[in-house]
Amino acid sequence: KTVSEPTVKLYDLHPPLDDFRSEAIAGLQKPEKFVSAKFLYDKRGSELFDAICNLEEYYVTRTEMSILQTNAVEIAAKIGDGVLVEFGSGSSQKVRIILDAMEKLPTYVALDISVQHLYESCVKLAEAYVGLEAIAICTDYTQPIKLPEISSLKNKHKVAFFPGSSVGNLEPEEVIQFLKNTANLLEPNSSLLIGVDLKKNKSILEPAYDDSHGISAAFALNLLTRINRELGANFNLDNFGYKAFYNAIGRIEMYIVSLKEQVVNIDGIEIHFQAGELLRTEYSYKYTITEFQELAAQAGFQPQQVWTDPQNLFSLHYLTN
Ligand code: AVJ
Repeated sequence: KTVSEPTVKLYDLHPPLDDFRSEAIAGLQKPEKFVSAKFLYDKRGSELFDAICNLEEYYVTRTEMSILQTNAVEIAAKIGDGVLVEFGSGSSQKVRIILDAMEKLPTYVALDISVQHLYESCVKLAEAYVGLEAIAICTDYTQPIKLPEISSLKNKHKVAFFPGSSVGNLEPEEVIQFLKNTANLLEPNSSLLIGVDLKKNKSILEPAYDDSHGISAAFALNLLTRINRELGANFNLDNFGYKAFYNAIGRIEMYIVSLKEQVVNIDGIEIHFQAGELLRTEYSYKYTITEFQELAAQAGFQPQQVWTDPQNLFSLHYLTN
């Protein structure tokens, strides 16, 4: 019996690791306490986020999947014989819906910061799609980066795939910069396939970010557990709660709440909390279709097509530059 190795080319660009300690401590010392959302995803955090994606109240994941499924043939045609570049490929699940609809498999490039998860997911994908040319690049795509010089990428139409409304974690000005970086990375002619959560009534939005099972709360509060474990702090989890609400300027805001006045020690540094004081963990921006198109235009992208679901919960944009 011969076992043929799946062909995944791995390029480890050795992205500099985040300095969790200095970033977290600096954020906790700000007058408005804040720790970046990127630190929510340790092993437990990633499990909790997967659980969020399966919640009844969290319409985002299943709605985007249904939009991909419903329009897969049309979406596949946009990619044609180009290169599909996924940003933050994670488990590479959503891309399967597109690959299933392709007449001929495209070259697939996966960008992710976690080298092991990246490689394992790409191997699984290459096993499932025999003949797929899969290129795994370990890098921090939030920074300006370059693609390796590979012949199968040269002079090809490249489509950046950015699902999940991850773009919602960025401030609008950061979105413009991110899209400019993306265009530079994929030049000369690049396209963007991007999932964007739509503005909607807060009676739908708020439960999606503060669910009845307390998973969203556990996801945010896991940050304190991580700080305790990795940075030797003494947060008492009984003394903190969770709060999420829709700010009418167009974003969900998520916070850890101090339930009483207290002092927490990290590494000899004392952090003071007032009763009711907030520690921000995330923003999740929501856009109308035109708002997002206008934002993308500031990065040089022209709208080509938008797909939504029948309830207008979520949008999938295809833009070119
Ligand atoms: C991963 C940023 C798309 O904003 O919906 C979900 C993160 N946080 N519930 C989102 C999140 C709490 C999620 N994104």
